Amino acid sequence: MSIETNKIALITGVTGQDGSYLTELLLSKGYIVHGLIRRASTFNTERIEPVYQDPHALHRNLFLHYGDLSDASNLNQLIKNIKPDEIYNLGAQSHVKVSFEIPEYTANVDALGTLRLLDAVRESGVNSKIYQAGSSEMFGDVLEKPQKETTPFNPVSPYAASKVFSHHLCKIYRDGYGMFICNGILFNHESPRRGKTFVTRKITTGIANILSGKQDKIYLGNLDAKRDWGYAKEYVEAMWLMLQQEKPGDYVVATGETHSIKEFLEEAFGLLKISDWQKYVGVDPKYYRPVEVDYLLGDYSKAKKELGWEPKVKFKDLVKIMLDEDLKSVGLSIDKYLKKNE
Ligand code: NAP
Ligand code: G4F
Repeated sequence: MSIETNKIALITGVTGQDGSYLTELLLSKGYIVHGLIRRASTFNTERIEPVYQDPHALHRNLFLHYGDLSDASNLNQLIKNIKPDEIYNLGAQSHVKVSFEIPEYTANVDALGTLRLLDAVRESGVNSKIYQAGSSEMFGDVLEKPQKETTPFNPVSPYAASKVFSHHLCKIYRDGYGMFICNGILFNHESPRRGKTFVTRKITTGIANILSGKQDKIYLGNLDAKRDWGYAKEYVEAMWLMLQQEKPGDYVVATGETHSIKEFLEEAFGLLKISDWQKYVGVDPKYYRPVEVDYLLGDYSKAKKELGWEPKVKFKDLVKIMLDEDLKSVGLSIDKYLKKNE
């Protein structure tokens, strides 16, 4: 563990996949971390359980605050009280398909939420550096292959349109008010902490359930779409690196490889030497989107050159990491399964 700083960070979306990895990274660097959590009737802090600290503990460096990106007065108060050196705006309704079902809510949180946060910082006079969690989904019906920072956006979902709004707003506040704001344009990144309704985790948990007799089939939508999938734990390092630069900028973070959902299925079942995987997969049109993003492939050369960031975990390793972890939860592993079925 390297202690490098005593900076104060605020993370919105601290309970999410990325928020949890980023919290661990910042704590390991000696940050004091404040996280925004939503009030829920069930516990939503499972992902940050490993670093959770009792509110009564004497020496704490992780503080959780109730709040919501739809609540401006709460954001104003938090910024004034915490005075963060760095803010990571990761909070979002992050499911693309769901954004077609709750478009107004998605825009309120993913677009106007960013506006509320930027204004809270601007009006407070606190000199926070800000990271905005932009998405490759903004490229939508792609106008260039591969996609880089200069590729025009062409969003095709309420989620993507909301993220495009936030991206532009961040540039406007950066140029107009001289604020230090970086837009990450992150391609899909996954991990064993990925929400179980995103396709990669749906597949790896589905396989674990099938092998343990809890599920017969995995029902999916479009198997032909292609995504550039990386490892979330590495992607949060790129977020941090952006805020350590002298000047703010926008960066694509990706692996430079693209694979279809079908290839993900082949790879995951293939690790278990199951070649007739089609028998375990059904297509249910209810998972189709009104408009689909067919192809994403990122060019991360700017991040490599300016941030010194490069992905180490690529597609095959990622599938293995996720599958092994989900098999663990049903008392299995890839090796155990293969030995049992030799
Ligand atoms: P995630 O696992 O879905 O986490 C989203 C987080 O936002 C959760 O902590 C969630 O809280 C919180 N949240 C939701 N609505 C909120 C609201 N109204 N106010 C405050 N917080 C709210 O997403 P992720 O994969 O970690 O992604 C992090 C960010 O990066 C998101 O903005 C996402 O859109 C963006 N992004 C993700 C990817 C990717 O491939 N993962 C790629 C590009 C961009 P609960 O835990 O209470 O639900
Ligand atoms: O796993 P997904 O839901 O991820 P999607 O839509 O690419 O969005 C994720 O990545 C974005 C970055 O590009 C983030 F900004 C966003 O927040 C989120 O993290 O779907 C991936 C692909 C799609 O083409 C979808 O149609 O998988 C296809 N798919 C096929 N069957 C499915 C399913 N997706 C889901 N969620 N569930 C299915 O059953």
